[in-house]
Parts: sequence; C-alpha cells; structure tokens
Amino acid sequence: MTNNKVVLDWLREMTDMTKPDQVVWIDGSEAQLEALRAEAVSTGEMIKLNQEKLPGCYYHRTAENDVARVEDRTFICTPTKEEAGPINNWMDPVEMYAKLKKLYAGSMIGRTMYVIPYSMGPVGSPFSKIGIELTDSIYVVLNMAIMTRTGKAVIDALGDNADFVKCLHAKKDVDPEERYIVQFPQDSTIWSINSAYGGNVLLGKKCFALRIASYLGMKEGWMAEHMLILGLENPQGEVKYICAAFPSACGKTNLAMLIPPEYLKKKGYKVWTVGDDISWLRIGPDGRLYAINPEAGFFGVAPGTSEKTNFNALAATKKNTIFTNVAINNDDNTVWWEGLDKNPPENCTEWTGKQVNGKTFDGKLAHPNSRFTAPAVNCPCISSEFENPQGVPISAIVFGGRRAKTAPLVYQARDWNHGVFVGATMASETTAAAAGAVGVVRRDPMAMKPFVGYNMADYFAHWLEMGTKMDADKAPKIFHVNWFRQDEEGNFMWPGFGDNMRVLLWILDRCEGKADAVESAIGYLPTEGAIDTTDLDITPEVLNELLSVDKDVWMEDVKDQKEYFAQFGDRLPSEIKNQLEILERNLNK
Ligand code: OXD
Ligand code: MN
Repeated sequence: MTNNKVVLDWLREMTDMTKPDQVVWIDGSEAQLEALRAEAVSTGEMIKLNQEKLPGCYYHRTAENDVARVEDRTFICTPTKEEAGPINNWMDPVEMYAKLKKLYAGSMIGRTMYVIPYSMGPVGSPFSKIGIELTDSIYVVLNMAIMTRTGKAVIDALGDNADFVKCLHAKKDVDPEERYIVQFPQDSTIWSINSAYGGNVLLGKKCFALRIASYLGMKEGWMAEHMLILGLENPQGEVKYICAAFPSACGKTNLAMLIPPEYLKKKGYKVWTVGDDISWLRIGPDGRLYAINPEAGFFGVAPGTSEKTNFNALAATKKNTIFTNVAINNDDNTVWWEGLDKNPPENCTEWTGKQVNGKTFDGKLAHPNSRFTAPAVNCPCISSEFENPQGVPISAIVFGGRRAKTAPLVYQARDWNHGVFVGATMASETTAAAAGAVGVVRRDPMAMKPFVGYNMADYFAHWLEMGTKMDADKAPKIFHVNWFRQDEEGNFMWPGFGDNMRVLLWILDRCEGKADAVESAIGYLPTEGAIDTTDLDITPEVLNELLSVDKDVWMEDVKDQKEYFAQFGDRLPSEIKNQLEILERNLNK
C-alpha cells in the first residue's frame, strides 16, 4: 500500500520481532471491514446482534481481568525520570524496550498482523497527525475504524513522510502481570501488550491523542487536552464554542450532548457536539484559539446512559456500533445495561457470559465500565463543523470537578494565568453517599493526571506560555463549574443535566461582556439573578448557597493544593506559586 521506506523498515523490524503468519493492510474499505466482522463472528471473537433493531451492531466480551485502563501499568519512558515527572510511572527507555522486546518476541506466531494507517483529525487538516497501529486483534481494527479515520487515504496523505506515530499492540495472553501500556514520547512510539481493552489498545485515543500529543503540543506550540467541545447556538443562529475538561464520572459526554430545558428550546437555543473526550487546540491566524476533535467516534460508558440522561448518546448507538461487556437480552439479541431502563431482561447473558435471570440476578449485568463504540456521525446533535479542518474558535474553557462543598456552581478566572491555576488545582471528590465527612479529594489537574506525556510542572508552564501568545481579548475566558454541590443533608443542590445550559449561557454572556459579575476571593461570581432560573424549582436562598464561597473550606483546600504542588519542587512555574499566594491573601482578607 505504500513505498514509504521509514514505514516499511519499521514494519519489517516489528514483524521480525513478533513473527505473524501474515500481514494485512487495512485499506478502510467497507468490503474489507465486513469480511473482518464475518471472520470475528466465525471465531467467536464477536457476536452479531439483532440486525433489524441494531443494524451493523456487534458485541464483544473482554477477559474478566481486562476491563479498564491500567494506570499502574502505564509508563512514560522519557530519557530521564525528571522529564516524565512525579505523576507518571517511568522506566529508562533502553531498559523498557529490552524488557518488552522479550515479551513481543514471537507473540504473533499463528496470528495475523493488521496494519492500520489512521489519522487523528480530518485527513489533511493542519491540526491532524497520522499514526500506524500494528495489532493482532480484529476487535482493535474494527474499533479503530470507528474511532479514527482509517485506511488508504491516510497512507496516501503520509506519502514519503516519516512523521507518524508508531503503535504496536499484541494481545498475547492478556496476562495482567505482564501487561504494559508504554509511551516513548521522544520516539513517537507506543507499545501495548497483554490487553485487549479499549483504552489500553485503541492506541489513537489516550496513548496518542493525549499522552504523545500533549508532548508534541509542548514541543510544537499547541495543546492536546482531555476536553469535550460543544457549540451553543442562540435564537439568532450564532454558534459559540466551549471546551470543557472534567475528570471521569463528572458527565462529560452528557454535557457535550446536552438537551436544553424546554423554555430555551422553544426560544431556539440548541447544542451541537463537536467532541466528547479530546480536544486539540491551536492558535489560528486571527490570534484566537481553535479546536478540533481528533476522534471520529465515541467510546462511551454504557451504564447510566438512557433516553432520559443522554438521549443523543443512546441514539448514536443504534447502528454500526460495537458494544463491549454489556449484557445481552437473549430473547431478541439486543443489549442491556444498568440505567438503560428499569426492565432488565429475564433471559439474559450477563457480561462475563453466564446465563442468568436478569430480574433476580444479584449483581451487575453489565460491567460498570462496559462501553459502546459509536460513530460520531450517528449522533443526532453532531456539529456541522465536526469535519471542519480549521477547527472551531473557542470562546470559553471550562474546568470542573465533583466538589460537595468547596467550588461554587460557577466562577470565572480573572485572566488566563489565574485560569491556568484554576485548572491546575482541579480536583474531584469521592461521593459523599458514604458515611463520614466530605469525600476524599483527588487532585486531577485539567483532568489530565493519567494523560500528560511529560512532567506535569512543564505542562503547567506550557499552558502559561500559550497564554502569552494570545491577546487577552482573543484568548478564551476560563471558568470553573461544579454541578455537584451538596446541602447539609448531602442532597445535590443543582439539577444538572440539561439545566447546566443556564450556566453555559452566563459563561457566554461573560465572554461577550454582556453580564456583570461580583469579584470574590476566588474569581468572578454571577450577580444576583444572573443565572436564569425560569421554570426551575429552586429558591433564591439555594441559588445563593450554590454560589457562596466558604473561606474556611477554601483554606483547607489551599493546604491540600500546597502539598500537591510541593512534589514538583523547583520545576513548578513561579506563576503557579504566585497565584497560590494571591488566593491565600484574598481568603485572609
Ligand atoms: C476515560 C475515557 O477513561 O474517556 O477518560 O475512556
Ligand atoms: Mn476520557
């Protein structure tokens, strides 16, 4: 398929090591993918679902020990430990290559190696980057064909160029003791072995589009972020774009596909989804920050997804989707998971493959991290700009976490540097459903803790540096939201879901200089009445409470922030220290 010498030399080196019986190039044609689906069904690797109710949909079950990303087995192998920083697992690249080569040796004997050329971002876009994944798993091929742009057009776009990310995946024995997900940022190389679970093996996603890309972004002056991208259309038909970063279990996919409250829908407000997980951001010729979603599909968590919680995500899974580790309704060969509805199938295959009565089964029918891999084009609210090679201009960046007490519903950073500090101090708490006081705080800067491909302190510096390249009036305004504030009894005070649109409207009004704000110790808060509560059953007192800043609780958080930052030593940018001092001073006033 190509004469590219770098590609062919690398391929030869990898086949010499893994020794597959045959090598098959993925050209991206529907005929080839269909033949692979049929092969996977014939070997039992996948199950064909009810083609009338779920056309083009398939089912896959992973090993029981292989159901999630494995952060403790994920490594950033930079030449020195300092380059990887205190947050990442590190090993010397020479040592790691030697260790892994032994594991890969002969690992594909008796198997086929598939060569998947893929593009992160629209083929040919100035934002886009090319990868080639070698894998011995048809499941990986079929998922990559949904999650990325795949095939001949990509290898043609690469031409003779050596600029591609070299990705190697071998399923081997799925042995958790020998499982490794390894990034070599300086070599643009990713090696993954002994897993077949999406986040560990769809190497275009977390491994490339976040870990390797964040490193490339730092070197080349752009950013790879764990952020959704949404467009908010007003009744005049103008669309403004927002990027938002949240740690897991904070509703990123739901926010990306939000359905506005009825009164706003009637007025003509709409939300369009550009991406639900990853943003690549560059400064455009006009000095504004532009974003693309480098992915082509959604690798979403199934449990909890329903017509009520996320109508659009559910609709996206109705065709050409691969379901992993959900339950099967044996009566009609469709899928089920907790939270889909209140009607688990009686005649059910639960996720590990056991036949059970779903109505009386004592346990989870679908694995809590069971997934759907759905093409983005299936989503009813997919943005018309989804394929725009120039990306969309970003008006606001939103950070968020799950904080029972600390963070108000929304506040705005004073400027870019303060916004970087707000992102760097992001945290999320374990739910307060458990007995005892407020949940345990986990620091997760910019929701990138598991995904930064280099030293987190340098990552903060890169954010600060990006700010210096944009005029203040062009740079996105930065906000923090908290949909999870709780009252004394532990009840959520804000309804969330579609009503989060009310907060987004305030955010955009601030960006356009249309809304006033009150200055507080932590940043700008909405003035009284600024958040529209039409048709909402919420008293002014509750709204006041939602927007309040408890100085004692914040001082506790500052203590935690200080401890967290201490691990970065001298590498922590002085501006982060400066912002921490300002916050402390403001709280002490
Ligand atoms: C994640 C995901 O783990 O998007 O963040 O799958
Ligand atoms: Mn994610």
